Order: sequence, then structure tokens, then C-alpha cells
Amino acid sequence: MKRKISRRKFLRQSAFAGAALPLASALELKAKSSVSANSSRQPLLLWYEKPATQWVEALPIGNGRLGAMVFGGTASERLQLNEDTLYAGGPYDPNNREALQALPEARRLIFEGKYKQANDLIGEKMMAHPIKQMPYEPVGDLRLTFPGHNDVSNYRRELNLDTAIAKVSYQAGDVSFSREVFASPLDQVIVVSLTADRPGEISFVTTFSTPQKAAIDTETNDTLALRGENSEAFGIKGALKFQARARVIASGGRTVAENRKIIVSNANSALILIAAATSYKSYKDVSGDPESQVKSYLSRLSGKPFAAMRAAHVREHQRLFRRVTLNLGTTEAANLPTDQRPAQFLKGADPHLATLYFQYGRYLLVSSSRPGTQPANLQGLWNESMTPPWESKYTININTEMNYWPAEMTNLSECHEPLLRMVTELVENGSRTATIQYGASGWVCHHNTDLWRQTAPIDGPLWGFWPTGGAWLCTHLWNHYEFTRDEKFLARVYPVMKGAAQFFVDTLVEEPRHKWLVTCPSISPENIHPGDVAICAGPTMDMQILHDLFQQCFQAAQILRIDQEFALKLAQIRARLAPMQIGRAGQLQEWLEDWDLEAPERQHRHVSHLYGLFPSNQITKHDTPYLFAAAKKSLELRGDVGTGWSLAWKINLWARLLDGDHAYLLLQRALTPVYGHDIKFHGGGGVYPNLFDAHPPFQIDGNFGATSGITEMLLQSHMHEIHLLPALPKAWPTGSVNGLRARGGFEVDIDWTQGKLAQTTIRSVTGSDCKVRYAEQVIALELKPGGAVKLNEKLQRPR
Ligand code: FUC
Repeated sequence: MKRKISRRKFLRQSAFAGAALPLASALELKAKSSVSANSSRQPLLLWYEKPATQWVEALPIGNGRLGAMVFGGTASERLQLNEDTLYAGGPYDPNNREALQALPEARRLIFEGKYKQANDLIGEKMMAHPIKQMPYEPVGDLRLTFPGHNDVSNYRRELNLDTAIAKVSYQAGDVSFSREVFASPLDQVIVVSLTADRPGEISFVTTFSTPQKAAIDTETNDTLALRGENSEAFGIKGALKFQARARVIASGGRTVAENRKIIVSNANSALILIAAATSYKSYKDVSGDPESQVKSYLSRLSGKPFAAMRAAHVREHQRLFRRVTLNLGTTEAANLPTDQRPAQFLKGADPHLATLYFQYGRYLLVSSSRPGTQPANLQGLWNESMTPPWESKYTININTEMNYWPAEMTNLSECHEPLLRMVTELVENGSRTATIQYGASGWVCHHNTDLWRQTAPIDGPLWGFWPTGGAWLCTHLWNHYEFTRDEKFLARVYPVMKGAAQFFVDTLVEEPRHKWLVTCPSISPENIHPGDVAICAGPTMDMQILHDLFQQCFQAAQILRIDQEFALKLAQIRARLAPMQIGRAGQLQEWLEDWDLEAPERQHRHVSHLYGLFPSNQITKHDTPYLFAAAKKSLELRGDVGTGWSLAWKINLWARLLDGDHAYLLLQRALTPVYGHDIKFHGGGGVYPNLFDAHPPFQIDGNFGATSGITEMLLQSHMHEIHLLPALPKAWPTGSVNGLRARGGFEVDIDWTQGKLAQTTIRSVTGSDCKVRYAEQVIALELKPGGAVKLNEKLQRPR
């Protein structure tokens, strides 16, 4: 019997479960007349009327290496602190020495269709020891307690994306207090400034706490020191020492150190400088000295005025952040507290939230990934737990790559560096895994890695027996080259790409039916096929990734004029890879066999075989119309539900299918409000009050993936063309974007009105020739590096 539910209840339930939302109304902006196109002046703020009580309400700041979640309490402020090299464990060797011997048998079972038996053999003989990798861990909390600040008025806290400063202000009694917090990439400290509108009113107690094995002491009368050791995990002993220090500098009043506290009374203002470091030097060297490091960060700053630190921080942040501006219109809703805005967005009443979310993704990348730091992990930089979900490490069967989708296209190429460096660092352990587990040359990395750059298959065959993770990461090396045309970089990373390809030259095997070359064993990430396991041979995604890797190596060898013999070999092998196939529902097959309709999880969150559509360019409307239609069919079969990152991937995919309204629908799903921290997996995605993406739980890939998706709706450049407004939704009739990057070395500005291109400017950064497309019009341009061309709606130069 059908149960009737009220419309309100339906909306509540469906928003929660990620089921169908009533979107027709959402596509029409009701208050059209009140939409102002001039949102460039709308401040990019997340702001709230109450302090955060839960972690997903707190606001993230970071300098790539040091991160803090700022809660903004009045009687008690909590800064939850992270340092990006504080993981559990130490250098270790998880490779399974039994794997090589089991490999031929696993292959035989797979080719005989005995998938379950193959799966069991792999589970028993071929997985890593330990079966898990090392978790990312928190440093601890810095607490500030303010006696008497329980009853306050005029409270407000905010995060300004344009300055990268978190602010808290309120009135207690008749005094106005304000607090600013930022993580300076230049000074390598977190800075807290406390001020009041009257002298002598700043009184507070500073303490550290931590879930780590650590000792907390005071030093002199103004410094707290936390000395700790990282923990053991899954049998791997901790090998890192770490230290955090907070130095309290008060002006006026009295400062004393007492019983692991720094107590400030009746100061006029105060500054707290927080430094942290570990003994991590590299994935194989833990001999650093965190004490001398944190001491030197702090001593370098002695005497430096707050205003100078603040100004330098803002300048450095804006150098990157301000390269792109986006304007999708603004309504009154943009003035609401941020936690009330997603509901308005779903109603179509707050187009500016898409701008804010787009820029938040850029803010988060700048804050969690800067040259020299660790790459953004599953939670970017921000984690309060000793046992975070999926260890908050690097899942490279989608999540880590997604983190970096916006890097080049939104003009944050420098922020890509930590990932690109990580790829080169994987080679050493990856070569060991290749030799020990496969008897192969080159290097391999399976579906995860961690601080220690481990590469062996973990978790279990369903998730981990996927040899193509390192290969996918290598496409980012090429991607960086495509956007920058930096040949020196290409020459430096070519051996890394070559090593990844070499592994497959050695390990691809001929499948018996068509004699295609395939990976075996492998999986189509985490998706079970009708054989009741994921283990198979030659899943479509593997073939697509290898197609890219081989092609990119080939092209790199041509550009660098080296290694022609190897390049030729790759071209020959590439021609023998299993091709993409169209199945009986007209879908792009996920596997070698036409299994899609019988797979137990038809709406599985991974859409791995659509890698060919996005991020790759193997499937396009113009070059491969049949595959394009098949990919669309596959995406329709998967449906519009998904975890946070899955929804974000689908925004990008619909943008590549040139369907802006469908991409927008997925963006609405991604921006559905999810409240509460302990909501477990419900398959739905959405955002928390601080606009962190909800897998759930929080996972940052969905934030980055949405920023990339919004970009792909406005500009694409994967077909040797700069394609303007390829998937503009009806919801954004008028707007502009400035400073996006296109492949080939270009920067692009676009203005549109009433759903049509108004004008565009193409600037060459390093590029020269390019083609520009708008709908069916195409124009060829020749530019000098540094030159620019302005074009009107007909792609002609305006007179
Ligand atoms: C992959 C996904 C999960 C999650 C995890 C971190 O395994 O399938 O949904 O995102 O990575």
C-alpha cells in the first residue's frame, strides 16, 4: 500500500536521502527582477550568528601546511589544529611476498570466469600487510577561555574568502570584542589577534589539549609547548616526533605562566602565534627536529607588528585567489547567514551561492595545498579525529584526482605542485611493489597512498586490487603541461610517466576471446559485477586510463625528441588495448562483458567508465558521437543520486555532455543542506553548515569537484578548442567570469546576457595559436605570448 506523505515531509526526506527534488521551479528564478548582475562586489563571506558547536560548523583556515578549524566561541574558543605531515606510523614495507606466485593462478581463474575463486585467492595471497595504510592525525586543540563572556550580544563570526581571515565579534557587557585568525603562508604560523574597543579589557587563559601521546609545558612566561609522538597504527610503530608552540604576546596588563596555562589579565590587546612541525623530512626520512623548527618560526617573528603580518598574509593569499572572479547574479538571499542559504539555492532564489561555493573550492585548495606542502587529502588539511574516515589519506581511484580538477582551470597551477610532487615520490615504493608483487619493471600504485607513499593493494580485493591508480595520477603531470606548456617540467617528469607505462608494458595480458591486451587482475573501482565480486580483467576505466597514459607518453617523447623506440612500442600496445564497447541498453560498457544491467548496484556511486568523458577527452560529441550517446545512457542509468563526490563528478560529466540544466540539477543536489555531524552514509551528498561537502561524512573532494564542474559549465578546452559557455544553465541567464585558464596556455574572460555570449577576451600566457568555439561558431586565432584578443558574440573582433 502506498503511504501518503505531506509535501513538506517529502521535501525533507528527499533532500536528506538525495532523492528527486522538485526542480522545475528551481530552474526559474522567481525574483528575476531583483537579480543583480553586479555580484563582483558581493563579499565572499561565510558568516553565522552563533558559535560553532560541531566541527562541521567551524571555519577552516590553512596555509597548506598548518590548518585550524575556528569555532568562534565566546566564553571558550577552540582552534582545532592540524599539521599536514602528522600521520601515524613511519616508513614501512607492506608488499606481499606471496603475491607474485599467486598471480598466474589468479589470472587463470579470471579468464575461466571463476571470479569468486580469483577474488578469494587475491584476498588471501595478494593484499598488503598490513591491509590498511596510515591515518592522518590531529595535533590537538588550542583553547582560549574568556571569563565572563557567557552572555554576549551582537555576535557574528565569519570567514572572508578574499582575505583568508576568520573573524569573531560580539559585545560582552558594554565592551565590543573582536578576534581575527589566519594561517600565514609566509610566516608559517597561525596568528590570533584579540582586541577590544576599550583598554585593559582583554583577559583570557590559553591551554593546549591533545588526543596524542604528548607532554604540555610552559616555557618562560608567555609560551606553551606541546611535545608529542605520533601513534602506532595497524602494527606500524610511530616514528615521528612533533611539537606545537603557542606564544602569547599581550600589550599591557599582566601575563603569567602557571600550571600548563598562560594567563593574560587586563591587557589592551593580545596576539597568539601558533607554530607546529613534525620530524618528517620525506617518506623515508624522519630525522627532522621539530623543536628547532617551531622555535625558529617563532623567533623570526619577534618584534614583527601584527599589521605587517596581516598585510603580508592577505597580499600572498590574494595573489592566487584574486586571479578568478565569477558573477552569476545576486539576490537578497546573499545577505542571509550562510547556513540558511542552501535552502534558498534549492528554491532558485540564491544564484550567488554557486559563486560562493565555486570560490570556496578555490579558497580550500589555496589553503590546503601550496608548493612544498603535502597534497590535500580526503579532508584537505582539516581533521580532528585519531581514526578519521578512510584514514583521511589519499584515495586515488577518484578522490585525490578530483581534489585537483580545479587546480589548473581555475588558475591555481601552483597549488597543483604538491600532488605532482607526490606522483614522483611514489616511484620508489611503486617500483618495489612492481618487482615484488608482479615481477615487473616500472612502478605501480593501487587505489590508495599515504604520507609514506605506499603503493601496495589495501583494504581487500573489492576496493584495493586496482593497479591503475598511479597511471591516473600521471595524467595530472601531462595535464599540468597542457595548461602551462612548461617543457622543462615535462622533461623532468617524463621518466615518471614512462615508469608508469613500463609497468603495463610488462603486465598487460591477452584476454582469450578477442586477444585484446588487458589489465588482469583488476576491478572497475569498487563496483561488483554479476560474478558477485569486483575482480575482473580489463575494466573499461583501465583501458581508458592506459590509453591516455600511453598517448601522453608518446606525445611527451615527441615534444622532448627522446625515446622514439619506446614511444613506438607504446603506440603499438595502445592499438591493442580493449576498445570501449556499447552494450545492449545502448550504454557504454563498464566491463569487457555486457554486465551493466545485471550488476547488483545499478546506481553505484563510482562512474568509473565515464572517465573517458571526464576528466579524459576520449568521448566527445564531435569526434565520437556514438560513444557520446552511450556515455549519456550510462549516466542516465546510474541516476542522479550519489555521495558528495559522486554528485560532483556528475556535474562535470553533464557539463561534458553539454547539458547545463542537468549539470545544474546535480549542483543543487550537491548543495542540499545536511545538518548534524554524525549522519552516517546515506548515499546522498550535500553540504554541512560550513559548506564542507558531505559524502557523508565530510570529504573535501566534493567541494573541489563542484568547483571544477561549475568551471566546465562555463569553459572547456579539452578538444584543442576554447569552448565558451558549453553548458550554461537557464538558471544563470546573465553573468561573467574572468581569469579561467584554458589548455594551450590561455586565460579567458567571458560575459554573457540572456543566456548568450556577450563578449570574451582571450589572453595568451604561453600559448600562440588557438581555436575559439561558441555553439557552432569557431574562429582560429593567432596570439603572441602576452597578447590578448577581445571578441564579440559573433566571435568577431569588435570595432
Ligand atoms: C572510495 C569511495 C568511497 C569513499 C572512499 C574514501 O573508496 O568509494 O565512497 O569516498 O573512497
